[in-house]
Amino acid sequence: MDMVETLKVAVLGAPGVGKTAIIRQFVHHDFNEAYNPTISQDVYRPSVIINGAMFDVKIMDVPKLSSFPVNSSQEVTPRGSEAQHSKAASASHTCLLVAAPAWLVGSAISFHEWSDMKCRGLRDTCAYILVYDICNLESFEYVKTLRLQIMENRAGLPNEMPIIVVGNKRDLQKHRFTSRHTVSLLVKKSWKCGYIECSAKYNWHIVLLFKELLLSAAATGYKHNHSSTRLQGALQRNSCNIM
Ligand SMILES: Nc1nc2c(ncn2[C@@H]2O[C@H](COP(=O)(O)OP(=O)(O)OP(=O)(O)O)[C@@H](O)[C@H]2O)c(=O)[nH]1
Ligand SMILES: [Mg+2]
Repeated sequence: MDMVETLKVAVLGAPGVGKTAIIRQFVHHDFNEAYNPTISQDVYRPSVIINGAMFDVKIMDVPKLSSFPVNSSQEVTPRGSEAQHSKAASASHTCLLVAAPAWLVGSAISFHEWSDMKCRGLRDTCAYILVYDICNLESFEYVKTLRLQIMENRAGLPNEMPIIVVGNKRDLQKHRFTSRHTVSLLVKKSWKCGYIECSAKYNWHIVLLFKELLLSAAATGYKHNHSSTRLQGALQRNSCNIM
């Protein structure tokens, strides 16, 4: 039986920037004007063919992360067994969120539960899409912090993980807070990340975004091979994106 590569992609960014809209436009070719905040993590499983190669893609629509440490000085140390869990998470360098957020300390939810809930699914991610709204400076600052956090957690690991920064809502560009050139220069030259602007509303550059990301992800070591049963099913259902 043929083997198919599974690529797991996490989509992160401030609330309301259009993460769900981007994913839904890519997977279901639809767009909703109404804003329905994502409450729990959703997983989309499109099958994709790029340049003749087949991929089983797992896209994680990550809900609002209440708070996360920008650097180790901001980490909160939970007590007892929770502290042990925190250490394990930090040591593994595989979890995006390694410390309990301030709101959690002393709350009824244990760090163990929180860590399991929020980090599950992000451990073996092979690429990140960091979305901001080109009209909202704060959402860009959020992406800046997220990227630093990912870099801290990936430090020391052998393979580079593709990160693409995405400026969404391009259709509203007369309200943008700075020029495309300025952001693009910073992201590409200093951060060494990919940069794409798109409009989930008008399906502009959405396929390009996933194509670039998946091709870079496929070129790294973060992929899992498995049998092509899912893909065959997708082809029969006509639910396969050919890019
Ligand atoms: N004009 C315009 N509006 C957009 C675009 N993409 C998303 N929106 C709108 O922005 C709002 C938020 O979109 P979502 O996709 O729900 O944002 P999100 O990042 O998933 O938000 P959370 O789930 O809360 O994190 C919705 O009202 C969308 O219709 C776009 O490209 N252009
Ligand atoms: Mg959402």
